[in-house]
Amino acid sequence: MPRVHDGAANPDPEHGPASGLRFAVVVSKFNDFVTSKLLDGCIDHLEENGADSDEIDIYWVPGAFEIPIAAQKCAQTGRFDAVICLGAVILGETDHYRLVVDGATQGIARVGLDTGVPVIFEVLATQTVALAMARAGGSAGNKGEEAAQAAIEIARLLATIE
Ligand code: INI
Repeated sequence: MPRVHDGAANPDPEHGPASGLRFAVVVSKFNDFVTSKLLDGCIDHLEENGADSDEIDIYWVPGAFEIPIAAQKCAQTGRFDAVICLGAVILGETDHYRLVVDGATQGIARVGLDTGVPVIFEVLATQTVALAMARAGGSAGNKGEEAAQAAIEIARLLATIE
């Protein structure tokens, strides 16, 4: 029989699946009217799933481009089971948008692979403010919650791989 591993399974229903896990959340101040809502959704979901609020550290960075360097330092401490990255890049009139999105995306991916600590990518990249707001607790849900769920699942899954 194959052995099936799924970080979403919770063998200890008395405690939530996030209990005992430590999280860093790196969140950008740029477009904070969006990112603060992602952060609220993320923290609520972690705590609803049993995370201890004393085991969550939140790091505010200036913009999405600075997320990777802060995420890298968090991961390198060895103190966290997952690092969650939250940002919002909204299309402007210049190519800066694409450069910021690409820098954040590639940097965040690299941190996870270089350190072995799961790093969750939830940097919204949208054409309009309305599209970003829809994903930050509006009609399209809250991507911060999804980021929290992904962090719980991948942290638990990695712990099963030996
Ligand atoms: N940073 C964001 O997080 N979102 C944006 O939409 C954005 N735009 O459009 O410029 C943005 N720029 C700042 C960037 O992340 C850096 O903070 C800045 O370039 C300094 O390194």
